[in-house]
Amino acid sequence: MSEWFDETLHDAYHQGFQVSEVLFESKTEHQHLIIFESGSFGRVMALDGIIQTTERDEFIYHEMLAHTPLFAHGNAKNVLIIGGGDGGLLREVLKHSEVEHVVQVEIDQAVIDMCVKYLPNHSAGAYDNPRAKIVIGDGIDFVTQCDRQFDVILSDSTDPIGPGEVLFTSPFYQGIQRCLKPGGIFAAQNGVAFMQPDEVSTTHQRLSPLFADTAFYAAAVPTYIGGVMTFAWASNSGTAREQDLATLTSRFVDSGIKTRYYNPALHIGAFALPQYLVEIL
Ligand code: AG3
Repeated sequence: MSEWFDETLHDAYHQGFQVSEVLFESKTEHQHLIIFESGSFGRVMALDGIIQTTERDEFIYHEMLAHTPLFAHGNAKNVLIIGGGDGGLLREVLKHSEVEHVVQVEIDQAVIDMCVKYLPNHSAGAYDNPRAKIVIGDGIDFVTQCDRQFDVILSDSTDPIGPGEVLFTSPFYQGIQRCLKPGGIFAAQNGVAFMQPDEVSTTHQRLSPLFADTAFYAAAVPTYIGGVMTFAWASNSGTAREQDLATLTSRFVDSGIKTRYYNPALHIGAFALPQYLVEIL
């Protein structure tokens, strides 16, 4: 009889993965962590029973969370990542040669260590890159206390349950505002809108009083089940989001960055939302 991993995120609806081997499972200082080999999506990592990343579809999420704000900005030298312990986002951010320094604030050292070991293609050496500095700590403490500002801030958190909950609150977003340079952009994972519509409306209500521009963009990531994953976007520049196709295309081509999902046309199209979301904003 084979073993299955059933995700526990949604009520009365779930996805299951056939597990061919459990590579690591433990309660860390902050959460339950499991990494297993699946029959369908390669290696899979889950925190507190919720799928975080799989080898097969992680590129969609990490490329969209990194490249959409970075190409819209065009000259981000300092980037802050909150969360993202598996290293996939750091890997994508470091592909931008204009990025001089990345600070990553991850609460759980065990997630970094175990992902370097069991999901090596996620970080792909990014943690050894001299442009990257890792801080072990809570993202909300960092953004409320830090004395420097960033061009782009990315929140690669869990859902607003457990340690990730504070990363969806007004005090956190106020911290983001104080850490963002003029013209800066904040982007954050914001759940699967069809399944978690309150997250979209709540985040919108909390971000829009603080920033000149608040928006959402979307991409379908198969293992974040139930429809498209949405990303929140906030900027103290009213125009950062409105880069046209020609500008984005020249930045993308000049960068030489090879992607499997992101491209400039998709970047622009990702901000077009279905009517049921437009109406709750
Ligand atoms: N963090 C976002 C996982 C969100 C899962 N939520 C959901 N399916 N609604 C992913 C971490 C990858 N670096």
